[in-house]
Amino acid sequence: MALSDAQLAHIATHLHACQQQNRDTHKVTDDYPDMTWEEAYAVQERIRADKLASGARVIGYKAGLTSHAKMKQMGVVDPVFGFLVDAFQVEDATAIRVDDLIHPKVEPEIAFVTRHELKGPGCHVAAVLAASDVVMPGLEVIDSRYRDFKFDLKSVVADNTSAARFILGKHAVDGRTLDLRTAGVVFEKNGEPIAFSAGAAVLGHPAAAVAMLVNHLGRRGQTLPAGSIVLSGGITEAVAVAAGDEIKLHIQGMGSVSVRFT
Ligand code: OOG
Ligand code: MG
Repeated sequence: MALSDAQLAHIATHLHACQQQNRDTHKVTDDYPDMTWEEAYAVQERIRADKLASGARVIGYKAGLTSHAKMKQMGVVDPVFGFLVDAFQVEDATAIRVDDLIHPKVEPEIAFVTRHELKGPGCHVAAVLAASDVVMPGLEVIDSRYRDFKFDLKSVVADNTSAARFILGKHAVDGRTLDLRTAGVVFEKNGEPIAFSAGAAVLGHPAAAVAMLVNHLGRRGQTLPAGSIVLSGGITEAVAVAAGDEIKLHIQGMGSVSVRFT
């Protein structure tokens, strides 16, 4: 049974309200078990339209569940895509109030900023690198609106892939001057390293996640505009945070980025 426009609008309004009011909910597919991928992305697009209508600007996109560590942590097998608005961005080395969120987790990512528009289908790693002005270390703060972070892929797509906040490092480098596959990643919580990895943990090359995003947009008749920020996906498992915690990410050749929670 296909969902009506009224049902899609109802789901979008509910999930958006949960985000704005920091409250959790049960997953969408509990109510609509036959929801399709198209319907899940249609809900996400309605949330985006609501945000734009209230003055937000889309400044980029995110790929999620692009590493084995994240897929295993969340029990899923396919990448997902979401959008980023200006209100999600937080300055490097500043603080986020946990009371503004439901149950935040933080994950280390490689972020891209594009110089040229990118179009799919047929986008690939080299096209992404050719269009990428710079790369930098990024922290994504995810905050699934679903109780206990328990969801399936369609539910998480409808919920804009748990997007909540992100922080970019201030040291930007030309992505073509580094081997993003072998760039070493050190992820720290409260001064202790908690995970080590390398860029290749994301689909073999983090630019592959950007290419997948561009091909996903292409299937929907959209392009990735010049100047977009793209988060290529958590490299390691996401870590839960509470007030008092500090998270820091170092990526070889790309400097570091940090955030505190109060
Ligand atoms: C879904 C979002 C995943 C990533 O980088 O893998 C994501 C979630 O785990 O809540 O942003
Ligand atoms: Mg992420």
